[in-house]
Amino acid sequence: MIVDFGEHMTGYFTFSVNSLDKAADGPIRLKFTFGEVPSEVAVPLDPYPGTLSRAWLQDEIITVMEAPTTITIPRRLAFRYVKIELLASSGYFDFAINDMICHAQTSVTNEPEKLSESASPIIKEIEKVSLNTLRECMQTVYEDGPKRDQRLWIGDLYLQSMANNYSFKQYDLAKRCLYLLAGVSDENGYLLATVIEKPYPRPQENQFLFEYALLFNATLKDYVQATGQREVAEDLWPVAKKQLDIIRTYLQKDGLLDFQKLDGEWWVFFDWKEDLYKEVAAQGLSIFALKETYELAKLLGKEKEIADVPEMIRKMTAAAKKYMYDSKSGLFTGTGDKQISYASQIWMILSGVTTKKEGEKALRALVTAENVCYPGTPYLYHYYIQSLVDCGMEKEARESLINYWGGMVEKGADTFWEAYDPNNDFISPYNFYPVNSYCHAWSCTPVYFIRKYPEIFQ
Ligand code: RAM
Repeated sequence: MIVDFGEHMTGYFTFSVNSLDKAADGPIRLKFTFGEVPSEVAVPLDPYPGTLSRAWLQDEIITVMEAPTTITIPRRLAFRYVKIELLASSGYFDFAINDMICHAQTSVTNEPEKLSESASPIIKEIEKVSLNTLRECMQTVYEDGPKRDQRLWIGDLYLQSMANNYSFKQYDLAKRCLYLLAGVSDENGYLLATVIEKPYPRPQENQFLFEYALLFNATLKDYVQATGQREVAEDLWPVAKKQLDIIRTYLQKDGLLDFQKLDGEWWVFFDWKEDLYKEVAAQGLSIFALKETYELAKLLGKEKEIADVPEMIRKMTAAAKKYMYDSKSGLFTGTGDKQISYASQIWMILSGVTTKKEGEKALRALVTAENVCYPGTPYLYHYYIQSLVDCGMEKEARESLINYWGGMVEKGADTFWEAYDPNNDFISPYNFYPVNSYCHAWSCTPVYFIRKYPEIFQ
């Protein structure tokens, strides 16, 4: 049978078994399968074709040795649906399962203010699902997903704390995460992209993800702006300052990053999209990070410590314009590969390489251009919405947010998903969609847009 809890939750599952008539003369073996979405309890999980550990899938076999009894499954689960299969039992007695309970967990205690009455029903629904997603990812750290990987990643943290700053406004969790990341940075001074918290905090070794190391600085800057807690930023400033060496290492005389070298030595991510060519986005994100870090330095009165940064920004911006921009088409492409991608245009806009007008032209050109590499996850889609907002394309920003996240709502989402392509329901970065996370950090940002820009979204 399949039990529907009616909403998505994260926590510990407890159930009771009692004999309905005679003494329980033998054990009962039950198999529980927990699903965030119906497919996880509806499709066969084996043979498992996925690329991540099979054990992420939430199926557990429990042998009940006596009845009546109450049992709690030891692992923390994230689910709405519970499938129960009877694997073995005695023919001598009959039994019942009752009192199925989930002790749900989150570190959220605040409730955000209500949205304006004028907000449309779909916006209200999107914001509700977005808050559910954020709430369940807020545990002892900002997790990427309560089902998987249940841990802190810098890129997810950046977007989550942004969403939190406009909703729950519980700042201590971001502070804890920033210190954790800094505390386990590598001997070379660089940050690792993800921390495994238990049984004691340690990073995932060698997980050097280029953008994430740099986005730490933007997260720290946002934190100081939201809380005014300068002492946190002063503690962590040496870490932030050090990350800029990543850019310095690959910056060439002509103002371009040595992308080939960078790509060989770091994980350059931007999106789960195998064919994405990332040179332009890497150039843009670097400029963005330099600007954010300089802002942070200004808040702390430490500009002199990174006095070379304004000139780096100038040089890198000019180089992007000179070598990556096609003024005829209005689009940016790499110096090597000429692929036209959303990621490239987005990061040229967010870095301020384009003027507002040029940015708008690029975003409009994307719609009609051929062979465009489009986003595969809500992570890149977040930055797409931000670039539409930054270019003053309010109608498009609103429509895109409603189409994309509203599309998940229409497909029944209680929480937003790790990967979503409106044209491909089976998309998976791990070769098996049931192992995707369906309550995923980087998908929670509609609440940020809706509340930060009420004139556009409410
Ligand atoms: C996914 C994680 C996380 C993301 C990394 C890059 O596997 O779930 O969300 O930050 O990839």
